[in-house]
Amino acid sequence: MFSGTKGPGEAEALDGTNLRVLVVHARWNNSLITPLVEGARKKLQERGVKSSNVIIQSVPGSWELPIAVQRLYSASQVQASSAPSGDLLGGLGRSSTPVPGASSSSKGTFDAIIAIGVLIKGDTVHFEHIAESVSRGLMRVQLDFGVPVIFGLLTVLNEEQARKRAGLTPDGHNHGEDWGDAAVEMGAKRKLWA
Ligand code: DLZ
Repeated sequence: MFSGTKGPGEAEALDGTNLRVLVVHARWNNSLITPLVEGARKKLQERGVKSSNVIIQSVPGSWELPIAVQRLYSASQVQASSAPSGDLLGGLGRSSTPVPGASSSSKGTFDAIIAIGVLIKGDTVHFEHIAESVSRGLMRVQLDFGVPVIFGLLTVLNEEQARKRAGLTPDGHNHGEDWGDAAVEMGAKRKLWA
């Protein structure tokens, strides 16, 4: 974890033993996405979240993150309150990308969600539209459903900035690890604050 001014500081509640976490990631800029997802997954595991309780799903690009988070969380809620035999996620517990240690479980609702995407600024205002809409969309899901949605959206000016934040440069730091920590802290606190 960061120890300097910029990081989140020491977390208070980092026991993920009883947590179930959904990770939804975009596939656009996949070479940057993969280490970020892996960093988050590694931290979740270090904090005690069982690999069977980490559900990883992907969407084409960052634009699709809010709807995916909204639908997957809704489906998990319905399933959690339905008959034990019901599996409304239809096997979505399987990882859609080959992330080692990802889950094969698809039962129960989520205590926290991590939405991961990498938006790299191009020559047009496309970037601004997506960044603004996705940010608002994720915040809306978070507040409408009362579930922490960790903001794993890198909005960077160039690929080098993204590589640094994915921990791919010597002076870099994998922000996915911070998102894993944030998911555990907020998932645990959400239970306390229920
Ligand atoms: C179209 C597009 C562009 C230009 N750039 C990115 C990007 O840097 N990062 C990202 O996650 N997605 C990008 N996309 C794809 C959109 O998010 C979306 O998937 C498509 O417009 C289809 O709705």
